[in-house]
Amino acid sequence: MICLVLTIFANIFQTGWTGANERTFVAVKPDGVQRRLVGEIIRRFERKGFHLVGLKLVQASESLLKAHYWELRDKPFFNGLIRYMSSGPVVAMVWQGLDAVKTARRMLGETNPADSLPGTIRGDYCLEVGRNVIHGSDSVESAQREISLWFQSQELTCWEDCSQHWIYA
Ligand code: IDP
Ligand code: MG
Repeated sequence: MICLVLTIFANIFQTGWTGANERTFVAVKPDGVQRRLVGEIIRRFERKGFHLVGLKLVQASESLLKAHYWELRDKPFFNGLIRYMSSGPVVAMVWQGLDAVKTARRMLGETNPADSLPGTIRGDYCLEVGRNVIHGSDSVESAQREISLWFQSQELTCWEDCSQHWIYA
């Protein structure tokens, strides 16, 4: 019930997801799915202590992808990026936890895998910027926009996480 009220509040005012309730949108891109990296990527987010609230395999439409990457529409690689992202299914996820947006980005590594440190997902599993296996929201505002673009509110699940007391002091 508390969860439901918080969800409605957060969706209306776009402010409720702060602190340990911060949410981020993460997607395993088509190359990550083809290369069987889904389990490994989920494992990293689970083991970090994040709480899974949404997960689905999606063949994204061109219109969804164009909306998702709207800010990059003038970049020379935009059409190639849309082709890449629609070349197969992606695994769309919403993860929740303290500083979820910033910490997920650090777990991903830099946009260009060549600049990504070993130990990050892009640092460990890919070589080229055009095949960098994973997406993660770059700000709390982007996360809210992307979550509402990719998920209907009823696809996000509130559930009691028994490990919370061992993750948060
Ligand atoms: P991000 O994914 O690290 O947030 P953005 O700059 O938002 O990076 O770019 C979105 C995606 O566009 C990247 O993840 C990558 O797949 C692709 N991309 C970015 N820069 C280039 C480029 O110079 N060439 C080809 N693809 C690029
Ligand atoms: Mg980005």
